Amino acid sequence: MKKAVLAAVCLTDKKKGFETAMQETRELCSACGIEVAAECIQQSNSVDPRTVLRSGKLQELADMAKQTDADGIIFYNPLSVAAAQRISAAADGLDVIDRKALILDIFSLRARSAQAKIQTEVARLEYDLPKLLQDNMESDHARGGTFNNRGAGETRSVIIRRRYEARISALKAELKQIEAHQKTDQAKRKKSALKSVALVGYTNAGKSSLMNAILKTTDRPDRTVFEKDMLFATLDTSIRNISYKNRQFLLYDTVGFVSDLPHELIDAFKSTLDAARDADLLLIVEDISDPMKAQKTAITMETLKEIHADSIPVLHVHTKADLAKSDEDLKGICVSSLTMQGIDALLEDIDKALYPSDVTMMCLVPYAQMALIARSKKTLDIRILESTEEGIRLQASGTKEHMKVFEPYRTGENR
Ligand SMILES: Nc1nc2c(ncn2[C@@H]2O[C@H](COP(=O)(O)OP(=O)(O)OP(=O)(O)O)[C@@H](O)[C@H]2O)c(=O)[nH]1
Ligand SMILES: [Mg+2]
Repeated sequence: MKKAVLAAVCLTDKKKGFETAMQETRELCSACGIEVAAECIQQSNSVDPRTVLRSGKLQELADMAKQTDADGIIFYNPLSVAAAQRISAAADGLDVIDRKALILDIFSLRARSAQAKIQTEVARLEYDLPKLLQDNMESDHARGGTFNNRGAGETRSVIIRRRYEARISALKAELKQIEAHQKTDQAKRKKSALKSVALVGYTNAGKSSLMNAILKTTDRPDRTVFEKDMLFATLDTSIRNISYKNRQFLLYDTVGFVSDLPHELIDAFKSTLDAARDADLLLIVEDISDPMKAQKTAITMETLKEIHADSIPVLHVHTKADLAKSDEDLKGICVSSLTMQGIDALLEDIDKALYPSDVTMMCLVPYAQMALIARSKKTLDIRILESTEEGIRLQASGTKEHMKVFEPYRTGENR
């Protein structure tokens, strides 16, 4: 599809968020390379169960598509298989898809890793199956029952269902294997006792750019992740080690959220979202320059609830501070990944949030226990003060739990 008419029913009780949702649908079209040639919107109390739009408006839609030479119709409202077929029949057989199919198309275009590709294919097959079954049940009826070449008594729709289901289970088995590997890696990371921080938020908010800006403060600024001005630029989780104040944490870049993320995709991307669910801290990235920031934050919070990540501590990070129009925009934690404004302060805020009840003590660690210092460097802030005859004098800060190992060497001197 290259050029389409965008159609929608604006329900009277959902008028408030409608413009935001429509703007998002336009952006989804552009992310798919589809030009919106015209829009056909009906205000109504309800959606017509047969054709979504009522008959007069449906005719208007068909005329619009003809006049603009569109090669498809995209509906904001979800379409049943039968409704899509009826609408297509009324519009000279044009392709008719809904927003969910559009999101699936974008994911298919963007998927890069084996995992994202398989997850997207599963979602696509699950989405397409009811449509295919409907088509073939109709031809089964027309044929009067069995599909001759394929064994006695088998209809084409039964064969198709079986093939699809077999392919879906094979793909799911492959995914399970990939996930098992990831779980092992995750378990290793957990064992290393590093805290994890996940960047979450609306698609295109600036999460990956923020990850790259934070990386610039480390000794591995080259380990950048992909950032681009398009929806769903990131489909796979990336993990980077970040050192701050002599200790480290893991930073996760995740897939962006969008309103009404299709359930097929929530399920498919569960493992991608695992990073958010298992994090010690979530950085909710919000784009200062986005006029729809408030609505998008609300959607992000709702999605976090859906994936059961709503009890994790959060920091709201307002990014693209260089695009702020007034001081009013610059409230709370504000950063710019472009100019690096506020990045150091953000790292300090992350540190405080990760280690709220830090304990600091002075210690004298015997040389025989040097390995303890090396082992604790990732989780504690250790400052070596001097080497003495008895051992190394140092100041260590960290959580009570992590500091336990230094208790035997505490000197009791004041800091
Ligand atoms: N001016 C300005 N632009 C920024 C800033 N941060 C990000 N951008 C731009 O915003 C666009 C989206 O950035 P990404 O970092 O890819 O956004 P994302 O949240 O990772 O998006 P998805 O992966 O699609 O969910 C890119 O064009 C960036 O260059 C910033 O601080 N200032
Ligand atoms: Mg990204």
